[in-house]
Amino acid sequence: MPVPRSLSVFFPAHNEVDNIGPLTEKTVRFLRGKPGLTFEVIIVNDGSTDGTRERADELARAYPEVRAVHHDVNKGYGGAVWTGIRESRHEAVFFTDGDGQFDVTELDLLFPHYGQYDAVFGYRIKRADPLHRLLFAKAWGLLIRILFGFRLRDLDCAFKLIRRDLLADLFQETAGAMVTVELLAKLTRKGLSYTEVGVHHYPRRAGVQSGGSLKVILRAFRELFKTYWKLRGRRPALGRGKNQSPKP
Ligand SMILES: Nc1nc2c(ncn2[C@@H]2O[C@H](COP(=O)(O)OP(=O)(O)O)[C@@H](O)[C@H]2O)c(=O)[nH]1
Ligand SMILES: [Mg+2]
Repeated sequence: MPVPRSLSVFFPAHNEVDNIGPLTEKTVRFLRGKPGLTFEVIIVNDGSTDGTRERADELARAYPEVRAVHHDVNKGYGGAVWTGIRESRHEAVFFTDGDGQFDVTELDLLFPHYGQYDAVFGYRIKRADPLHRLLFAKAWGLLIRILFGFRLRDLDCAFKLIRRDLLADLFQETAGAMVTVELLAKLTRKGLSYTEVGVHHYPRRAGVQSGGSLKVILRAFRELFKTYWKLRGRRPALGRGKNQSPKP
């Protein structure tokens, strides 16, 4: 018996023309093999300029379970994740990267935990990334732990399965790579229960990696500064003016 009963899968995709086809086809084949599971696969094309848009439309025509959603301009990873969340219709939501660096069939490792937990998060057993990325991820993870008090083994691992009803009433505050922190901050405030499962991570076969670019990193910091107090759910004591203090 598949757990959950219905599943929305989405892939943020920015210039992934050579990756999105094999990933989508593999996902459809894999999920069709789950008896009783209703599913949809949503390709979120984030303003690609390399033909991903056309490729996604072709896939949507070829497979009834597949939908393509397009941003006319590039909004960033977080913007694509929020679109995927808003477009999802089923009981649970799963997302992974459109570049195929993860093996979607490892959802089989996550499914057994779903139901016992509201969310199941993958962590990369061994990241196929350069050393500076690994070091930066460690430092970012530590900073987030200090600021927010939550700790995931692999915050930005793009292999996450979450009950959709917990996501449905959230609204978007960030559009860059801060999205994971935003989601985690909001979900843990709701008392989310989760577990973490090791998954494999493979080098990109095609396309260009931009997740570790200076632009992406600076944007994440900018969004962290802008949204920190809101995500923590309280205002800084120092910032409180006299007129906002409770009346005696
Ligand atoms: N970097 C980046 N990725 C995006 C954007 N929009 C969607 N994506 C997708 O997000 C995923 C992660 O991007 P990638 O550059 O591979 O980052 P990395 O795997 O963390 O190094 C890929 O599937 C991209 O196609 C964007 O504006 N920038
Ligand atoms: Mg990648």
